[in-house]
Amino acid sequence: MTSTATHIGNFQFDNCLMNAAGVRCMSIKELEAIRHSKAGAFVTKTATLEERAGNPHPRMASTPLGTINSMGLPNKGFPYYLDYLLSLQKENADQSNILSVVGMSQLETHVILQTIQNSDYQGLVELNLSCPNVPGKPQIAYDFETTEKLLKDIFTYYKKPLGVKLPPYFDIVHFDQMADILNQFPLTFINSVNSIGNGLVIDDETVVIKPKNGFGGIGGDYIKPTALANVHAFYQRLKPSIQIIGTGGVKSGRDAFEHILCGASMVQIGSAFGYEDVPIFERVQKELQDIMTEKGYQTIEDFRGKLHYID
Ligand code: YRO
Repeated sequence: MTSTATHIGNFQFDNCLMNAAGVRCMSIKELEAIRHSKAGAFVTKTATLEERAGNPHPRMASTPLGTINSMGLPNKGFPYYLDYLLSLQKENADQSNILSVVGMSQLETHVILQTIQNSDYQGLVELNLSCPNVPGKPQIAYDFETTEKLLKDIFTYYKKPLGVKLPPYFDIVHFDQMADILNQFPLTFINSVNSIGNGLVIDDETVVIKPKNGFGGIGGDYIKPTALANVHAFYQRLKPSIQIIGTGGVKSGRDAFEHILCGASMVQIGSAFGYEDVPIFERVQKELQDIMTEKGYQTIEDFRGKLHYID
């Protein structure tokens, strides 16, 4: 009998498959649907301090190969998600989940994380480093000095298990530089990758989403090779105490298998979860188990990170 069970830090999960932040995870109703599915956990839509409506519609579109979005961080405000997770914690729900957060400024990020630190919340938190920084500068995760300073400041007061959600990187030196920064901190995990930023999809002669004159983050089939490269690059470089959640281009058991081969301890499904809804977790789990059975693997630790190279 094969198992897709895993752990992140001290948290155990029956299934290594879960949703990716942003897809069908904004309301308690959506989160409850994931919680009662075969997913091993849920992550919330990244929450800001205050509720946000997000960008004008249409702000997400699909193509045969994936998705483009410029949602603009619509969410119900961080207290909505914290209160919900605290209520689950109180009733001893048999599973841990992930609270995704980001501030609209570094100060707001500190206010959110200080509030979590001072609360009874004992679960995992993911900080979305694709966060807005000062205008004219790139997102935090593409600004290495700012990332280092932000994490330094956070870990002066934050003592609970924390991970960061990273955008994809495309240069070996950037893998080296970001890993050197991350290795300085007691992070529990990284989640690699967020959408590939600022793509453009055109239908006939017109863009397909309204915000940013059509520019948006790309997900789905387009991004699997980039996601796998990022997962494996960080697996090769991070200290073993920082685990990896693999996200990007997962719609089958084979895709999840490849993320785990690259080093992922947990695997998230974004675009394809959007298309298929909660039945996808059982389908992909079954497909992954069939591959494991055929190869004689009983747990994901039997092959995690064991990608083969050519001599
Ligand atoms: O537009 C979003 O809410 C969004 N879409 C993504 O594909 N990834 C994200 O991290 C977010 C939220 C963060 C931001 C892009 C709006 C700064």
